[in-house]
Amino acid sequence: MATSLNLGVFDIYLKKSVMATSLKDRPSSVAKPPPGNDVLARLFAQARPLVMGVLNVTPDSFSDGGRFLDPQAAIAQAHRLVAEGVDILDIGGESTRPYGGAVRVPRDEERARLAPVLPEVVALGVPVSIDTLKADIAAWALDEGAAIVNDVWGLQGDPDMARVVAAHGAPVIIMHNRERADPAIDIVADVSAFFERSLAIAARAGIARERIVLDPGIGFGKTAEQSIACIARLDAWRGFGLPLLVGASRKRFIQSLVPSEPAERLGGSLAAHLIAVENGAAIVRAHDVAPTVQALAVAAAIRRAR
Ligand code: HH2
Repeated sequence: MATSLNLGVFDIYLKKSVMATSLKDRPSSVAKPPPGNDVLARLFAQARPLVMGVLNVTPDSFSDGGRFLDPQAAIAQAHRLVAEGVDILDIGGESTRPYGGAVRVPRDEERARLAPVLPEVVALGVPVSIDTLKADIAAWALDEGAAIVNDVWGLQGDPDMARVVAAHGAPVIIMHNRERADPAIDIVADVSAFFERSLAIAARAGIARERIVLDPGIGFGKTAEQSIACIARLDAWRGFGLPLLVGASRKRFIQSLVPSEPAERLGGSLAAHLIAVENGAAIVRAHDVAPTVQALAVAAAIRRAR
């Protein structure tokens, strides 16, 4: 059942990538799609869950702040993640701090953190997503070779973000967010309503649906119970017909179950990501790439042997 759910998502993309290939064979008078257009199609053509690796070029990220602020350390980490089998490298120069307390970083500083690192990371040949709240940082990163925009305010933060994404023909990750958690709300309904608003913004800006990934935003404006519910009820968003991403890595809901520091949450992160994939996630976002790749491969082999 879960396998067929997952294949449903991949099927859509496999068909679209076949269509994209046959379009390429048509006469050159046919307008060429903008660069980056088929990144998702190519990724999903692998017909297996994908691992997005986290690269935080920040002093204050909740789990690894300061470790990769030095450009050489960040570039070395990118090399490591590629060697470990990452599918997408998610680079950010400003902590989004799911649990509050993020220091807003001026645009120039965010760009200064990323500038020495981004071209080196792009050169590794793995698709790069830019994790930013700012439309002009997204535009700059796309011009530098990033392939995907990861917006933790789902096109509802910076009013220029949808235009930038559309103008570059880039895929976008629309993540659910809230200013603060409210334990009284139905989180699944709240996420659905947020996705509806984001998709309306995307449609108005001219972003094609096949360039959109949805993410319930584990830990962002949610209680621990609500984060757990989002993973448990992931199939509630299958009706959108879009790939789903889950980023449970090292998040605080794990600590609510088993007291632990962020770096001690690998077991919980793996459990959450394996169940997310069972429930339909096409991409998981992880700090610990090698163990995640291994866990997914073993789970897939066991599923195939059923
Ligand atoms: N989580 C974080 C940041 N960006 N993007 C998406 N799409 N989904 C997520 O769950 C997500 C995200 C938080 O993790 P991290 O980047 O390690 O922390 P910080 O924001 O403090 O840098």
